[in-house]
Amino acid sequence: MNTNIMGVLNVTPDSFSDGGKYFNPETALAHARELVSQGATIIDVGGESTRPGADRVHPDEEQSRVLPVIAALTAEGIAVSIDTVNASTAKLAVAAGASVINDVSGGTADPEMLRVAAETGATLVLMHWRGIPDPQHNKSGYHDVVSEVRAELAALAGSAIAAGVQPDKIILDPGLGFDKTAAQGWQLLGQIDQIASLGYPLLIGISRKRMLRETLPESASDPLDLARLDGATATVSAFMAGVWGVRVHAVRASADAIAIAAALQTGAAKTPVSNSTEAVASAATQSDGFTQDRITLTGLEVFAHHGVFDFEREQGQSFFIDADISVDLRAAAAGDELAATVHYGELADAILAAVKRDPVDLIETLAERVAQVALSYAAVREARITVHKPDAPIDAKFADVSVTIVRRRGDAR
Ligand code: PMM
Repeated sequence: MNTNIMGVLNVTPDSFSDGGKYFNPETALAHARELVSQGATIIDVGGESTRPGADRVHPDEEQSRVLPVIAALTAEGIAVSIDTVNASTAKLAVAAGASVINDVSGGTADPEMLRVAAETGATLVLMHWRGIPDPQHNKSGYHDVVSEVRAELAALAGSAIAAGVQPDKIILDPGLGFDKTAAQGWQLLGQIDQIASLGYPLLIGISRKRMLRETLPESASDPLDLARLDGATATVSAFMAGVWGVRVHAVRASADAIAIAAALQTGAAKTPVSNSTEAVASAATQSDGFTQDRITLTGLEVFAHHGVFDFEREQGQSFFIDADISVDLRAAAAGDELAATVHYGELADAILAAVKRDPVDLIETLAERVAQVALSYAAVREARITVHKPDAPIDAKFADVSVTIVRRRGDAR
């Protein structure tokens, strides 16, 4: 499980929880090194607070805060992300060594941002928000926060791709606390599979946010101090383990939480399924109404750059995907109701995005990735995925080579 731990480094006088603490470049560098020693894989450097009501900072001032820190960190081999909504800052930050642009406006605040992301080739985090955080204007009116945020994130990704950003460079972030109430934030996390089903890797930023403060009990003798908030953040990190990344202030707690979640998942994967009670239970489930219904999508062609050989990575080739998913279709058939089934067009889009993402050596890895995309739809109980590679570099005449995997909901990842 390779979940990035993005350590927050706000080089600002006024950020949400750590404003002013790392404003001095030397203190900022020392703190970043400490975060790396605790397990941070990326340092997210920000020079402008996104706290509601915070003063906007001129890009020149923002750049004078972040660029020396970014240059020093990348010189030490530390991976850096730039947390900015300004294209000029993003461009200079990447020139100074940053490899990720983290834009909380999802590329909407600065009309040049997507072009800069495309030209620099940096990884681009597109976070969902509905404008500059403003305590005077409540923009958290949603009919269905999960489907609306999902649709708006899909549109942000679409705009980025239209501007020339490679799909495999895009990371999506639901933007917890940005124009969302605590309840809406929990809905988004509880149904994060819906967002994941868009097929892009996810970043989650809940660290020390108000939704934690509003959820945990507090009393005069037991205040909600940073230790408690960081513990709660780590709990969320454990539940989210497996996403692309978590953005946190206290790295050690989340690194430990993710390590424990990974150990549990590995343990689950090695448990023999010969336990007789389980066998009886699954037989009972099957005779108890498990339908044989399936949706099958075959021959989905995707041009991508997977393979062991350099020329495969450079030239690319066509892959063909068959997805055969088990879904109980009785409600959809009875009510003629699209919402009660899996939209095969959306599934195809999600598979396309997943296959086009970063290249891997093996079609086994690719099949696993596609299976996880299919299982991210709550209604899918089992996914049988075949990846065909008819132009594989085999030195003989052959018709096709393929890999098939079958994954059930609840299988360890
Ligand atoms: N939250 C903050 C700042 N930047 N970036 C991403 N991608 N996701 C977030 O949730 C996010 C962010 C606000 O928190 P801070 O002021 O404590 O840094």
